[in-house]
Amino acid sequence: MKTIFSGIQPSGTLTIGNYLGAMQQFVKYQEDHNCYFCIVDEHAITVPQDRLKLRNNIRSLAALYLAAGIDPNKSTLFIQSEVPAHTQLGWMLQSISYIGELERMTQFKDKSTGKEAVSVGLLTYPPLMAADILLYKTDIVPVGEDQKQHLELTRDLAQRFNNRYNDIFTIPEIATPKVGARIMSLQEPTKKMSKSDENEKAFISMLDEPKKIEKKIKSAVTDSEGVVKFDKENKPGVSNLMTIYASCTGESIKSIEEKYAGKGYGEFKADVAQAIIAILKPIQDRYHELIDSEQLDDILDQGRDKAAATANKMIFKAKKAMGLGRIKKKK
Ligand code: ATP
Ligand code: LTN
Repeated sequence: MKTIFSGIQPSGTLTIGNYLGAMQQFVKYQEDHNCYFCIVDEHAITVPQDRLKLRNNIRSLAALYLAAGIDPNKSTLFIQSEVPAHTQLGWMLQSISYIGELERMTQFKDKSTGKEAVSVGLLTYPPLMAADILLYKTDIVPVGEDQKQHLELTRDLAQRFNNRYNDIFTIPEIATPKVGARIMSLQEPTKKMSKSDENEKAFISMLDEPKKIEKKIKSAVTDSEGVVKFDKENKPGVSNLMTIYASCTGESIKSIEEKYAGKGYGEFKADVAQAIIAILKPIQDRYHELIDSEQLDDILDQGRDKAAATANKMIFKAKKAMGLGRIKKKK
């Protein structure tokens, strides 16, 4: 059975972009793969976080994973900072990473440009991500399109380590969904929808109430043509709403075009909102049952122990390969 690893940062409430681009795929994979899903809180602190908000976001993300359908009997769900092996291997991989290749990462450039104080962690974010993946002999990493570059770097680091020291790491493949790999902002549809956007109208949070969802979709930026047609270049707003609709309902873009031929944006937008609500409502109900439960803690404890057992074996191999520590003299 192939192994899957993916992580999401607890940097705010997840958006429909995170759900369609990442979580929805995770749920499908667990049926026939050995899956690890991680709440990457150590990645989240590479930008400033409020202590209490971060705590809440970590728990909330765990509940959302489960509410969205991650089954603890099939998948291992855990918090990154509760398994020290991640930062241990992260450090080893930093030591074989080059400053130049890390500075070239788009996410680093996006998050650091124009900022007065940029943390070193923001630069060394990718070797920690590589560690997450490589600790578990991961074959496939399902992520949104924005993570492609980080995955390529992970492969490079794994190969570099294997060539330089010992062949211990599996080289992972990236898997992006066919539709929904890049959901765009509702207000600036040429920009990725992001949970840390300052403008709340730009994203749909997975915990938004139905009324709010209707409002946000109604005010989503489109164009003045009034034709529901997929054209990313010239009609990014409408195309984005079509992608969202297609990912929520499973309908093809072509059949959506046919369905709304001759109809205006009003009716289309109302249906998009309803399609989102139909997906999110059951997830929200389960979320509220889980968020304050002891069951959630039990699942995370189990996940931590299972992940640590696997990860520590890889740490042992990596240290040995690099020559860290010592070999005890026999008495
Ligand atoms: P932030 O806005 O805080 O930087 P983010 O919204 O990009 O975060 P992450 O935690 O970095 O979210 O991403 C979690 C997963 O969701 C990743 O697999 C990422 O590729 C995917 N993802 C994020 N945004 C989108 C989007 N707009 N469309 C599709 N997938 C997305
Ligand atoms: N960098 C990713 C989150 C992330 C991740 C991972 C994804 C951290 N470690 C390991 C897949 C596998 C992001 O910003 N979306």
